[in-house]
Amino acid sequence: MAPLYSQYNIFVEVQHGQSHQTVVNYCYTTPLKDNSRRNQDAMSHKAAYELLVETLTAQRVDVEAVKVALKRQQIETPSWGYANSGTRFKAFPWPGAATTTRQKLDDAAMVNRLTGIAGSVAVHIPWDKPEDNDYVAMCQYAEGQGIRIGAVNPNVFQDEEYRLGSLGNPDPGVQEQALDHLLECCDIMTKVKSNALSLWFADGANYAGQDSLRGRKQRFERHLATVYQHLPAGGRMLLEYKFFEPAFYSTDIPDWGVAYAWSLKLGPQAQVLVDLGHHAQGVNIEQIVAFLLDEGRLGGFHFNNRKYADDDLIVGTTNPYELFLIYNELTEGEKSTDETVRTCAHNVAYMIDQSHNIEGKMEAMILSVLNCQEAYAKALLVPRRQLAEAQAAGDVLGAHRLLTETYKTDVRPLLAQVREEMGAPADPIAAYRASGYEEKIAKERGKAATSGGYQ
Ligand SMILES: [Mn+2]
Repeated sequence: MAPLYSQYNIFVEVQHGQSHQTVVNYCYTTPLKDNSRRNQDAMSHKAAYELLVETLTAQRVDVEAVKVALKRQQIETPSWGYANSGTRFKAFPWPGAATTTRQKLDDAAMVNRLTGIAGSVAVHIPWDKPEDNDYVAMCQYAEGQGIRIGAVNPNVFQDEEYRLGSLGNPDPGVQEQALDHLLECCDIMTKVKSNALSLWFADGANYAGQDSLRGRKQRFERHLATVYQHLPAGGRMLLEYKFFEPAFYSTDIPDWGVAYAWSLKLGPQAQVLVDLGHHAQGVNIEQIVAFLLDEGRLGGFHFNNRKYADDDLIVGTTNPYELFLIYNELTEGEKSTDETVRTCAHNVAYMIDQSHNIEGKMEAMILSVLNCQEAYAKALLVPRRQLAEAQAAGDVLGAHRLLTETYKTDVRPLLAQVREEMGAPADPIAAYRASGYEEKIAKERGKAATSGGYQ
């Protein structure tokens, strides 16, 4: 049976700085009956889309404005999410998982082509340090693939010197070593055209009395101020908090309150980064988001999903309603009449921070991006004026119902339409599975050796 060509041109081999570029049009090799089903799917998506537009328009939703917002949405993917990762017990290697920075950039570019909204990739130094130290070339390579470098994430936790912490370490020499690395990352920001220094520290103590709690706080405040002074013009410092792990007795930046207090002390270019996995059970994350937005100090997100702790699972897989409620606050902020809130909401750096331990990396990343897109789409449909009226009238369940009914809207036909209009596949997961990319990287890259666990 003749192969049926897909409507998408998936560019898989592009060599930059050289004279040629290879473009491969992937084809679907599914039998005809599958294709007729595919056509039916396409038709039903169109029919469902038209019905949805009719319904939403009757509800006084400006569908075109929603589509414009969806086309502007951006989700940054992390370079480390394309590599093998594991648990404390074992890192299971995945065939084709990226091992070099170029491979990670290739994968990130593929996710962007399939989703249309993942145009940047966060890098981790030194994991992504180029062998020749040529960060400008690394940036150019990314740009050649149609993406840009996003947040620069320093690493002050993997060297042996950091056993007792980095900036909070009792040894001034180790503090200096960590500080030097952070300042180096400020310089790297300029080379890769990044505007965000994303900071997470593994610092803390495991035992009562191990170190001075106030002493550690003061060391952090002093050194962060130095880093802040070295931020490139227009650059932001994003301070990430985490309530425990790897330090279990005390963590130096344990919650948003500490990150917020330090942001205020440092200055307007310092903001708080919310990682969805870094809260205790039951914490109302959307309330933290609302507070930080209102103060103009919400800098960024690390999307993932937690069931118990910092699980780093695919965002939106366990509690999509929570993700919707978070996006509801963000979307409300985008539409706020308060300029501080509106500016803050529009500048939030949306990033994924996940590790995929038992699943393939690419499909996991695409799914993460799509789950964020779906949550945002639903949040854009919330009838804000009606909601405000119900809230003002004290109509508890009326207000609640407006939110939950919106959440139940099936936005998939709308998203399929938006993707098609952006030149992306209506169903990015199906397109990825049909693209041959997974087989291609598995063949070319093979399976890397991994370790992990207690050794
Ligand atoms: Mn994180």
